[in-house]
Amino acid sequence: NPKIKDQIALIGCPLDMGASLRGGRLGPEAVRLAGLEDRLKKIGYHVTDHGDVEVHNGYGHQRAQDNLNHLAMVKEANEHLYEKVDQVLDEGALPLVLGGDHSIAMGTIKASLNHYPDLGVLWFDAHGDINTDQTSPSGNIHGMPVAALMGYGASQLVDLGQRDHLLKKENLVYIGSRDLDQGERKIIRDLGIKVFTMHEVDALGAQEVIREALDYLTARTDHIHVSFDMDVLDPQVAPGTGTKVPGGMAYREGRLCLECVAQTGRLVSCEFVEINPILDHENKTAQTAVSLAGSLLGEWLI
Ligand code: NNH
Ligand code: MN
Ligand code: MN
Ligand code: MN
Repeated sequence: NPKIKDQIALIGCPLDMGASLRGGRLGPEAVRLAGLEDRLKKIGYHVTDHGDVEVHNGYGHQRAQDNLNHLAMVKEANEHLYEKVDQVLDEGALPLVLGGDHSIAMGTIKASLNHYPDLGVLWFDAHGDINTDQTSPSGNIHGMPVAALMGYGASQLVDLGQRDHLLKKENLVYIGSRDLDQGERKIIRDLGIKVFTMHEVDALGAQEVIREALDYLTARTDHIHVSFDMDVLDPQVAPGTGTKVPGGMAYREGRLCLECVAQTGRLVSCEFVEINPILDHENKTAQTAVSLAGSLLGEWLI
């Protein structure tokens, strides 16, 4: 049976220019202050905090003509993140990346694909993040990382990091979707991507959904990446995030799903994103992220 690596590398990517709202840049520090490192050490991991990668954020928000808002800043941060994640994977550690807006999944996953070309991705999110510059209603790049990772959309995003390995459409599973744009629905349908919306979570239960999702992925790959957008949770549980959508997952549903991932022993990289302390109450959302990171790394499994 595969086993999770015993070295964890914490990496902050304090970028928020991929989103409309500022404040996600404070996410990595909020999660550190909520006690992530100690929590993981208690489970028994060797944890190294690599600090934040270099990021340049602006102030305010500008809608770009080409529908790629703040492209230069998003690209630069992701290139730095790609290099850092690639490096810690070379060193044999499991990267745990803290966001930051969800555009940073481009840097993390591109690097993980460089080491594991057959990488399977579990994308926990209220959203699909599979817009291209052609379909995006907002121009915000945090709504585009999945498309870019599969080779669709703007070449400036597709070309980021290594170019040899794209995310395979059959190696992605969505969980918790409940706010997909029209263009995204079409892409998801046309590509035949596996998706468990909130409808399935409610109708089948989290246990059945994660079992089916993991059966599907583990039949295809030994290497799993978890991309956890905090807005997959209900806004009552995770108020500190920029694009809240009602009717999200309960804390216990999130925990159960992530514990089931831990049980496979196949986790190789992960990220917790869209934590915006400016919108939060007493750092509750960062604390939830810490608890869920514990679950993903097998905290309560004996
Ligand atoms: N789908 C919308 C867009 O492309 C919203 C994306 N916002 C997110 N994604 N928070 O997770 O702009
Ligand atoms: Mn490498
Ligand atoms: Mn997202
Ligand atoms: Mn989202």
